[in-house]
Amino acid sequence: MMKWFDRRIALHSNVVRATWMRRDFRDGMLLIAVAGIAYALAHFFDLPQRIFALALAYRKWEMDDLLFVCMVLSVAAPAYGIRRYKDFSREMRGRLRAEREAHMLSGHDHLTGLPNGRFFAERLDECLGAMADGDRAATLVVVIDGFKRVFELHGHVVVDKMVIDFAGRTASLLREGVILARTGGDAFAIAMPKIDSLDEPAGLARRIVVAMSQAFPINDTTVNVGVSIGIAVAPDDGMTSTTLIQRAERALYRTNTDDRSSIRFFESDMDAHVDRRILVEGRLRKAVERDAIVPHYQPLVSLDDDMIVGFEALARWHDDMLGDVPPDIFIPLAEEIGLIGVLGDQLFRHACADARDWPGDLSLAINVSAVQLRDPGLAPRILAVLEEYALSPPRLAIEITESALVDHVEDARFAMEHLRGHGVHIVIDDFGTGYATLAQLLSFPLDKIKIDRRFVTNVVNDHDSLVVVRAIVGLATGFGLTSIAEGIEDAEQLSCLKRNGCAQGQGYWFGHAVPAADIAGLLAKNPPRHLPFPRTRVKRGGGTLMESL
Ligand code: G
Ligand code: G
Ligand code: MN
Repeated sequence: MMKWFDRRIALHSNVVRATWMRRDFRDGMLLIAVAGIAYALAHFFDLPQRIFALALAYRKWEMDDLLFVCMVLSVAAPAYGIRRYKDFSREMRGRLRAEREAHMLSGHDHLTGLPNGRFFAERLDECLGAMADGDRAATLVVVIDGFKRVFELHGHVVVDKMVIDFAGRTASLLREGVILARTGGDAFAIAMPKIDSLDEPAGLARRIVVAMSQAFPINDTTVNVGVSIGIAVAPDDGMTSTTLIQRAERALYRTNTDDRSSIRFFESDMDAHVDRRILVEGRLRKAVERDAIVPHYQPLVSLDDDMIVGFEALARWHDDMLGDVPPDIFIPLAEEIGLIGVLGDQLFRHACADARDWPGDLSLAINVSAVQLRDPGLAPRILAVLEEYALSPPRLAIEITESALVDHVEDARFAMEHLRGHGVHIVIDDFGTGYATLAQLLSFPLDKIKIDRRFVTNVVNDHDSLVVVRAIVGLATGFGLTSIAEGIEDAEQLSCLKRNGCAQGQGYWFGHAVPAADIAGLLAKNPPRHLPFPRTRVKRGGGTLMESL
């Protein structure tokens, strides 16, 4: 769009330049003609001599000399004036036309011909300004779900056609007076200047969802997309285009991302949510800057002899203002704001520095998320840090969740093969929830399978969970992998897992994650490494502040 616009401007300036060159040439010719005539007249009236005489005896100016000068001036001046005026007005007309054209171009989306975001905001503000007491107006922000996927699969030609079709389908659902604009690649906005009830925008949103649920036949393919819609209503949610659009976007941001298509009205606590997120984000940046997030360590225990065989590093962040922020809040946030690389490296360095002091056969397990796996530098960095801290690679285990593995097969395979090639162990975490196929599972270089907590929690009371646990243990044993059960909280669960042949365990029954400083005491208290078994249930705290982030 912008390129096209620039080209139009360039074209326009070329035209202007050409016109001016023509005009300069004409002016030059005119000047030569005038000079010729002046020369002829001067010769005819013997002007040089007269001027010479005048210069010699200016006091002797005669009336006819003055008259002659006046005559020349009276002809030349108006002629020159008219010419300048004509040039000037022609130039003005050209400029106005260019300005109108530029305004038109900047106010409309070139692909769909719809108004663009700026134009939309102006019209919306006009509508809001014209609202009477008791009137209500709605703003809908509509985003195409799966836009990026269509682009990746089919390229921009298909995307462009889909967008045009999408705009056409939406436009056909609008009553008169409703404004539709394209505000971004995959985003549209709708202003409903006068609504009688909230059913109107809700109804329109539903009709849009239904219309978009039909596939888009484009060229020789069909494309399926979903749509998410956020709605804000004036005057309740704001009286300026800026607030209304922002609040409709906040509602959109909170639509249910699990479902393909969804609709949500703005609610007042969404602002609080955004403020909270901004606060947490700021504090997280500071914490990473100060390297203040550290790993705690939860024991991994051999179920044969109840001995600690290693520790899983779990990130812990205590903030002076926010209190303890759980990793399921700050890890995804760090991923979203691009801090996970730095944070992951910091945590790993802390863990290596701590693990250096442990007895040589204890292992260290760290968690690596899907986003981290996407970084091709991850594996080499991990190996370099291990070397720096003189830890042998087989002491390290990398935990990757089953879902990360399934959703990012190639990234995961690249990193895992690299690490495993150097002796690092690979653990598939939260197993049983991520829908990995057996074929996928077998194609990965694995050492250990960690049974998801939900099966362990229910293993005693729920037959299905027991069947799943048995199946996973059988799978692990069959393929020569270690099985480990996470989330063991009581003796019954423990004995059930032992009975069913699970090799290792982890959970509050054995101990929750402790700071590095407590490990030496924990290991020393009960030699060789039997646990001091706290045997207390530790309830996980989650601040209400964080719950909805
Ligand atoms: O420690 P729990 O205690 O609250 O951890 C919650 C989730 O956060 C777990 O799924 C765990 O895998 C993840 N997690 C904890 N620490 C880290 C970490 O250092 N890196 C990554 N990527 N995930 C972590
Ligand atoms: O990476 P993973 O998803 O395995 O992270 C382990 C998570 O499980 C952490 O959040 C940790 O605090 C938590 N956890 C560890 N042991 C128990 C337990 O016995 N019960 C419960 N509910 N959670 C546990
Ligand atoms: Mn884990």
